[in-house]
Amino acid sequence: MALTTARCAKALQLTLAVIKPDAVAHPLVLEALHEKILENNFIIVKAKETVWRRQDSERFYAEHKGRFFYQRLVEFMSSGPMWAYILAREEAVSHWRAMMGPTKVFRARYDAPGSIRARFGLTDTRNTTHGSDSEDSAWREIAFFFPEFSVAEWMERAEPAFRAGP
Ligand code: IDP
Repeated sequence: MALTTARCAKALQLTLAVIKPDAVAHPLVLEALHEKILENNFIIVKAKETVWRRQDSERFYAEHKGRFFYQRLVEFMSSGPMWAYILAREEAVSHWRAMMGPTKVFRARYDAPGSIRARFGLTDTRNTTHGSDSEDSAWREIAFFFPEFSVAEWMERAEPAFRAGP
């Protein structure tokens, strides 16, 4: 749900971004990704380091159960710490997805050479980052990572920061 009152300069949107274990394992990569978030005018609404149990990984990626990479994916995602972020800006969902680039690292290197996955991804599974693929997914995934957080309440409180004019 975008915030579109007359007083808003831009429609505000939230997305859920994750820096996956392969990137967190390398402090310089983690720092570079953190910088990219800030350089792209995202507001970091919430951020936390988290470690998944295997069942968290299975639940989050249930839609991929049965795919050839599923076992590899759930093992990887529960193999070490991740950073999860709730990010805000206009068109947050599509902007973060564009920054990440295509899912498959080798495709990213051809089609989006400057993207995060092209620059830092190791394999199609260990591809550095996750980002919600729609606003509905963002709300669902924010609740998965930050169950105590209310998107609706935050939108209400954040509105003054996005008013037009001086
Ligand atoms: P997304 O992360 O770009 O939204 P999804 O299709 O939802 O892509 O896949 C979820 C995750 O599963 C990917 O980020 C990647 O880690 C892994 N994955 C997807 N496709 C493949 C594949 O063909 N080989 C290996 N791993 C894959």
